[in-house]
This record gives sequence, C-alpha cells and structure tokens, in this order.
Amino acid sequence: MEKNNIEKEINFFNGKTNLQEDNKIILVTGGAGFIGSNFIRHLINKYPNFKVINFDKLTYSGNLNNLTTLEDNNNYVFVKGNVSDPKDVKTTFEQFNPDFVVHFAAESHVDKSIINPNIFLETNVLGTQIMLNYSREYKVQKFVQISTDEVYGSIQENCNVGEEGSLAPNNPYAASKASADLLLRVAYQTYGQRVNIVRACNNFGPYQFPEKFIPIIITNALQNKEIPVYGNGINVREWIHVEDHCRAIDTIMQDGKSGEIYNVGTGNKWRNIDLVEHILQKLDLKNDLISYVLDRQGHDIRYSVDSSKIRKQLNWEPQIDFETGLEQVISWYKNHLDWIEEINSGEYAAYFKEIYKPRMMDTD
Ligand code: NAD
Ligand code: TDX
Repeated sequence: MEKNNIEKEINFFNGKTNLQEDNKIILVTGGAGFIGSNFIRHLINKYPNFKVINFDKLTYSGNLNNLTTLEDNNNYVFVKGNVSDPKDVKTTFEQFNPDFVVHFAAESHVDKSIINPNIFLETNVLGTQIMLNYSREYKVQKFVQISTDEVYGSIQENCNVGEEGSLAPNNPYAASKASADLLLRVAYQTYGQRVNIVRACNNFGPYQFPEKFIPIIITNALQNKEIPVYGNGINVREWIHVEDHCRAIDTIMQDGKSGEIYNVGTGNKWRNIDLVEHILQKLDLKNDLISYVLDRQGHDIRYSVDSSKIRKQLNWEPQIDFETGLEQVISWYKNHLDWIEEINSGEYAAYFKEIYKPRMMDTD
C-alpha cells in the first residue's frame, strides 16, 4: 500500500460506516488503464454513494494521469498492487471488503503477447484465479470478468458469434483470456460463486494507450508519421465506444444473471484499411501516410459478435454513434498531446521500434 494513500483510506473507511442500502464498494482491477479508467469515471459520476477502489500494478499501460480528475474525490482510492501476487490481493480484500469485483487488469496487447506470452499467462490467467479465490473467501456479491470477443477466434463472413460459440483463440493474448473465462466457469460450477463474463468487441475512446490501432492512426496522422497497416488491411474489426462498453458492464454487474456470458457489440464493422482512410479523410489528410507492413502472425481475419442477448435480456443498447464518437476521440487526442508526449518519452518509444522496425524493413 502506498504511504500517500493512508489518509485517503481513513476517510474512505469513515464513509463506509454510514453506508445506506444502495451503497456499494466496488473493487476495480486495472483501473488505471484505458477501459478501467473510463469505467471508474462512469461509476463515480453515476453513483455518488458508491466507493471505488482502483487496484492496479501500473504497468506500461497503467497511467494515473488517466484519473487526475478524481484525485480529490473521497469516494475513490488508488491501491498499487499486482493481481498475481496473493499478498497484495489479500491485503486489499482485508482492508476494503468489496461488494463487487470488476476485473479489467490484464496484459491487453496481442502483438506483445506474440513476443512474450509468459507474462500474459501470469497476469491474465493466474491473476484471475487469485482474484477469484479472494472474492470467494470474502463473499463478493458479483465478480465481473472483462473478457473479449477475441476468445472466439476469427468469425466467417456473414456470421456473428453468440455466447454459445466455441472458444477458438488464435494468439497468446486471446488464449490467456479464454483460459480465464474457463476459470470463471469453474468458479460458478464448482464453488457457486456469482459471476458474469463480458465479451466486448474492439473499444475506442479517450485514454486508449497508443499501441492500439485507432490511437496509432490518429496520433501518427497528427504527427505526420506513417500509419502501419498489417498485411493487406482487409481484416475486419467491430468497434464500440468505451462509454457504451462501460454502460454495458455496469448493467451486467447489477442485473446480469449469475453464471451468464454477455457479448457486447455494435454491428459497426470496418476493414482496417477503410477505417484508416476514413480517419485520414476526417483529418483532411491524404492516404500517402499509409504504410503496409508485415502482417501480424496468426492475424484473425474477422471479429463479429451477436449481441442480441444483452439487448433483449438486459435492455442495453449502444448510444454513441460511430461518427460522433470518432470525432470526439480525434479532438481528445488533439487536446491531449502532452499525454501522448509523456508516453512517447518513456519505454513506449523502444517498444514501438521493437515491434515496427522489423516489419517496415522486411517490406523494403
Ligand atoms: P490497458 O492495457 O489499457 O489496461 C490494463 C490495466 O491493467 C493497466 O492499468 C495495467 O497497469 C493493469 N495491469 C496489468 N497487469 C496488472 C497486474 N498484474 N496487476 C494489476 N494491474 C495490472 O487495457 P484495456 O484496453 O483497458 O483493457 C482492459 C480489459 O478489457 C482487459 O482485460 C482486456 O482484455 C479487455 N478488453 C479490451 C478491449 C479493447 O478493445 N481494448 C476489448 C475487449 C476486452
Ligand atoms: O499498427 C497496427 N496496424 C494494424 O493494422 C495495429 C496496432 C493494429 N493493426 C490491425 C490489427 C487488427 O486487425 O488493426 C486491428 C486492431 O488491432 P489492435 O488495436 O491491436 O486490436 P485487436 O488485435 O483487434 O485486439 C483488441 O480488441 C480485442 C484489443 O487490443 C484487445 O485487448 C481486445 O481484447
């Protein structure tokens, strides 16, 4: 536990003694990352009586600058810790005794997983089991696993995969997420834990780390740098604004039937190359920034989920139309060049070189 959090924790606990019926303590893992930070903002803004603990190891993609607006909020506390370390997790459960756990913490980038799969197993698989163990011991009301549509593997043209689709991951990241989903199934079947699994399509929105495709397109374009498109650019991804995903997670956390899996999608699908050209057009830039590079190994051709279950059973619908969301995100990156600069000045620059230099050289 960081020393500078102690005073904050005392206030936090003082608040807990006066809890009203609808007061809940939510433990969010990975809350300093892209989706986790958006989810914490969503909870704090929507539920003034909720207390939110952000438990995060602060890896390269975890950034407390994503949450500066909440630093002085007494309903929010940050705890630095590792989901794969039982000591860190135990201390946090002992101190906060959460009602809900929403588990985002993960190594999240496919290209990294192809280079170094081990840390993906440690964080995404072992870390999930450790979080489940303590959730059981501390009688958590609901454990929500933030999974992904990547666990289904590549989906044939004209098909959408439903929750009953088979697990067919094609890269180490996806395999680690599919493995974690199986551990959730076991937690439900064997121990009777109350759990849900959320499988969303590709997210975009503010605070997304620039290793992912949409931020790479925007930030490279804004800096007049080449935009690397893997292979022939015809791979298809389905896109959701992160705030729509956060609303879905909130709905599932509160109303999802225990033991159920929910796909979260929009139907908004783009070929990668069409998406790059579309964003360049919005920025009034020419396509000559596009650089086709060596393909990702095991690159899934197409993702496409059937999300009718959450729409019919839980009454969730995406609210942010893609064009509006894209324009908002472009403006966000334009207005947060300092955020990008700080990331570029750290270890990310070395990573970018490691991933992209060999790709670009091979295409020379
Ligand atoms: P991210 O990389 O931006 O954030 C991950 C966060 O987890 C970071 O704050 C990091 O510090 C933290 N973390 C990593 N290892 C940890 C550990 N051992 N202990 C504690 N904290 C740790 O990722 P993201 O894009 O926000 O993804 C969040 C979750 O959503 C992941 O589980 C991912 O699989 C899932 N998901 C992402 C997408 C997407 O499009 N980005 C889509 C569907 C599902
Ligand atoms: O530089 C790039 N060039 C490129 O053509 C990058 C980074 C990606 N791509 C392609 C690969 C994919 O077809 O763009 C597409 C999207 O790539 P990513 O942003 O890396 O996302 P993806 O591999 O689809 O996985 C994402 O969605 C599912 C998230 O990273 C995962 O965390 C989530 O589970």
